[in-house]
Amino acid sequence: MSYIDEVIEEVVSKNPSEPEFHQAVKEVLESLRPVIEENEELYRREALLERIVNPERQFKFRVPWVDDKGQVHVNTGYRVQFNSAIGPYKGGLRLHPSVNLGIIKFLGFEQVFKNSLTGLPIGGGKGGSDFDPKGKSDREIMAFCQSFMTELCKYIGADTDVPAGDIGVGAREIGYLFGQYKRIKGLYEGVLTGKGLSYGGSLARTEATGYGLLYLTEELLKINGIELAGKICSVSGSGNVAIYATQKAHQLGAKVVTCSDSNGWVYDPEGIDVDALKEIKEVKRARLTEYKNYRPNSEYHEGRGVWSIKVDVALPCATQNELHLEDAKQLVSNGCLAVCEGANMPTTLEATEYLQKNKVIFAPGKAANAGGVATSALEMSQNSERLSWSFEEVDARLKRIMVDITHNIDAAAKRYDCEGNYVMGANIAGFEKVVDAMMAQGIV
Ligand code: NDP
Ligand code: 2IT
Repeated sequence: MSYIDEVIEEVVSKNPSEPEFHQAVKEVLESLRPVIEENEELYRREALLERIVNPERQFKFRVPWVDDKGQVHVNTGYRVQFNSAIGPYKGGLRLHPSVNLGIIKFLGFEQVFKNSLTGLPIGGGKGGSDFDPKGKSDREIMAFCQSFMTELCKYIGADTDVPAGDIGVGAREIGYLFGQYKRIKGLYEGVLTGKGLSYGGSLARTEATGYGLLYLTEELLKINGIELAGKICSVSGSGNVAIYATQKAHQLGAKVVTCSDSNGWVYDPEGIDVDALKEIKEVKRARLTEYKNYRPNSEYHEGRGVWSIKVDVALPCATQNELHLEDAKQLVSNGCLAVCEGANMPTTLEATEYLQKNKVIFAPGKAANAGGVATSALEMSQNSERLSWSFEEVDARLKRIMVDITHNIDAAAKRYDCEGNYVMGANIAGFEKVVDAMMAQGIV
């Protein structure tokens, strides 16, 4: 059996009930075949792949908190410190009832390669909890965040592990988490990114993942001789990534006609109204059923269906495994040119294969959504030098990073004779730097 197959088998048998982690590992290792096969005996002797797929350490802890009625609740908190070969652990915190260890491990694993692709000195980690922020008061959110940080603060620090936002964690939660860290540790340091602008946050971090997705999409289309301006796009989700992806798409001359949440989706043929979306989601924290009040000509549909609309470019920006094989078939039959992932692993393995076979340009999340973490690393730089840069400066750096990633994944794919396969390009380019650092640092 090949070394890669052995390691995949071991990951599945040693980590039962973690299907998302298996999926992420399979996708990465399968695409590393040409690299590993060049030097299989060396990698096997060094147990390089076993070291890559096993987190350096993982924490699982109890998070008790009290609701507004005096009822005590207990959630489970996680932080997985996956790989620190190229820098301090870096990656978001997710608050969603679906969170479990396997989900945090898949996200942490992806983060290792994504962070490497940014070209910045950040290792990979991820954390979160099965706490559901929906319908909670600000006081309840604060109570949860304070309890979560009371434990998490033992494991993180500006030079060791720097969490940030992900699903269910935005500026409000980061504020409460930062306040509690500072109170317990007595340190005013850049231990979290995505902070508010009045206490060490970076301009353009809020926009960065969505904007970065569009910078990469525009460049990747350009490499393939296609112009983004004038194209019709579908976006799924209506959170941080979806909102700012839509905004930047419009600024670049494309038109986004859909958005969604976990209950349903909106089709607005005249183009999604970003101000309305921001008010519904960022201010009112309401559901998308409200969108029709702002745009009477739009349609609201319950359930799934966002990929049924005929578009040139599809941008999944909600969550993992939200774009299935059936959706991929529909996109292809509607003439879709490109799918670029704003979310982490939103496309199933079968859907990805189908899209690639049908010559749809496919940009994997670890490249396409790397603008968020890249800008987090820029926030760390600003915190270290105790300065803040202008919006224009951060945005220009973000754009440069995304353009560089685009060319690096394209070049890596070409080097291994798989031109146009950006999944392979991203995994290979991300892997090379991490492995080089791991080999140099010995068996640790
Ligand atoms: P938000 O919490 O701001 O928004 C998440 C959106 O996705 C909401 O519209 C939510 O709908 C929808 N969603 C979440 N879970 C599900 C589900 N199980 N089924 C259907 N819809 C769902 O999160 P972000 O925008 O920050 O994150 C979106 C994706 O982007 C995630 O995959 C995240 O890991 C990834 N990402 C985020 C980065 C960041 O900087 N924030 C950086 C890189 C990647 P509802 O409100 O109904 O739950
Ligand atoms: O998936 C991701 O890259 C994020 N949620 C952002 C991580 C970060 O540290 O900014």
